[in-house]
Amino acid sequence: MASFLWILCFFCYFFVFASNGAAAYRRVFRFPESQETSSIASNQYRTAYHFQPPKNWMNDPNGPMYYNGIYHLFYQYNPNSAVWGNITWGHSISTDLINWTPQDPAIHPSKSFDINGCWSGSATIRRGSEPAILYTGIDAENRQVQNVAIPKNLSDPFLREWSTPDYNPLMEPVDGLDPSQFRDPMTAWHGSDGHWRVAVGAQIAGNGTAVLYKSSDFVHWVRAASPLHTSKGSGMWECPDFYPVPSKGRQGLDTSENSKDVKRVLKMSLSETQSDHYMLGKYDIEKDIFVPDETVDDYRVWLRYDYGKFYASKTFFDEEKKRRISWAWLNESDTEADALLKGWAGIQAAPRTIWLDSNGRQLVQWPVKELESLRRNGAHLQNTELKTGGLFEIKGVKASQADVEVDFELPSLERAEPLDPSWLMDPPKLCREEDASVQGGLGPFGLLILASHNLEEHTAVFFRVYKAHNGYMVLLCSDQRRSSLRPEVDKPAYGSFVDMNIEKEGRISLRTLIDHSVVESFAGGGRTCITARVYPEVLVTGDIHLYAFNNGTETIKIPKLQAWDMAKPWINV
Ligand code: DQQ
Repeated sequence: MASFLWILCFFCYFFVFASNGAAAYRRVFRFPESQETSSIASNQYRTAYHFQPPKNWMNDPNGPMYYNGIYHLFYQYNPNSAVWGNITWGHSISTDLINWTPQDPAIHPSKSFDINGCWSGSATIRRGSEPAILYTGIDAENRQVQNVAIPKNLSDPFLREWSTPDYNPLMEPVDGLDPSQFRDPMTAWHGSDGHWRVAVGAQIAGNGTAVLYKSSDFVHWVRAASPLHTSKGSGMWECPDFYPVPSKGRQGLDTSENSKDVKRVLKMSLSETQSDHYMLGKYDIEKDIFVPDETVDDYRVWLRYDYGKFYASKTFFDEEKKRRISWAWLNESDTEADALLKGWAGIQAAPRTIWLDSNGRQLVQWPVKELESLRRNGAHLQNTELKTGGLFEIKGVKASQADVEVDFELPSLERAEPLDPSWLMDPPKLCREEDASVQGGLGPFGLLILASHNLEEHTAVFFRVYKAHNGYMVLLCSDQRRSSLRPEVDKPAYGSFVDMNIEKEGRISLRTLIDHSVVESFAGGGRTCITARVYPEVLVTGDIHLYAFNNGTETIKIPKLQAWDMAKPWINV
């Protein structure tokens, strides 16, 4: 067991206490002033167990599917450069979602209906055995049109070659559709009337919408009178996704499933904010529309898969293991010049199993079980205490490539500070103003990740507990503002509340996947997720540390902490 290092002089050495003039007990400790340094683009920022192509630019995950024992992941790919452009469909295959073998690009600009780019789309497995991909082509007139691609040879187990029939395009931007705002067809679903349905993201008069089409043969598509759903003022909906989740349990369902006990998720990627949001509701099969449980036209209060960097996500049904899995693009936060120096840009989030919370209010996500096969020796602690100002190093684990699971137990909620209701609208602001250095009652407590020995660089992932008028609220923050000494890197602070009853549950769990330039955090068993991209210099110098800390006045218990090194799988080598 790594010893519980009470670095009592921690505050004397690293932090200087000073009154901030707020509540009497509230004090601020300061991290060392950062000495900003100029640009470096290191290969240490390349991830070990997150999906990346061998080189060049990647953005959205496309057409993920499980077919005849093989997982396929396609992705938006520039074969020529580390910046966006020349978009084709990269392709990799796997039998375990962890190790990936690269294939030649599956779809590339070749005909008048996609000559200027093969943009995002989805796979549908028709009649259980015939895969088809619907994707957006940028045609010779630079219009966004929807096309189909089908495998050239169904007996090829890896589905390496795809053809784009000459009868494309299937759907065109006519009758009021803007040719520059009409893209990203979702996985199609089959109705009991024998017709296929698919929706395509669009923007009409500033409103985000999913335009619905129907077809009996997957070739001739007719636009339905009403869209699947529209929301005022949300801007262009990119990469919409629409799928069923059972009201109870974690099992995934085929996209066409629509029984009574099933809820529907409508996810949209908002191009203005580059964030993925979703609504829960029902699919009205008579009217062919999505009816949300709550209709709120302010997207700022819509639920999110992830409150950090996480975009253009797409789910698929894993027939073999009966689960629904999501992929998402994690863009870089360093500069285009860095991308060119590194020779690559863009990674995928760890694949996550996704299901409806037992209270029916939100989705829950958890890294796929297979990821645990990469866990190697590490640190295991039990029944440890974190007193006020406590900081201890989690030793015995590779701090740049780890999987950490920790439970924080709160012996008493008495010191929770009152919640100002205005904070509910802007948790990231709260994370900035009451960051890890600001002493509170119950928290901040959590992890300091990818930290230098003197904490000049670190990413703080932490909780605070507040007392609201009707109970307690748990805030999760992922603060990157001190993640790197490099000034040119984007370093926001992210935050969100965790939908949990801390009085009843008594403890808060945190799992964090650390993989060089990515920090993916799952709080409350996956009820709130925040992903960050970080570029610390310490990754280059190699002196990297991982700490647990408590800067609240209440002692926090750690009944269990487990941290593992993560092995490097074969990803596109
Ligand atoms: N990326 C694709 C589009 C999609 C956008 C182009 C979302 O199809 O709308 O690379 O990141």
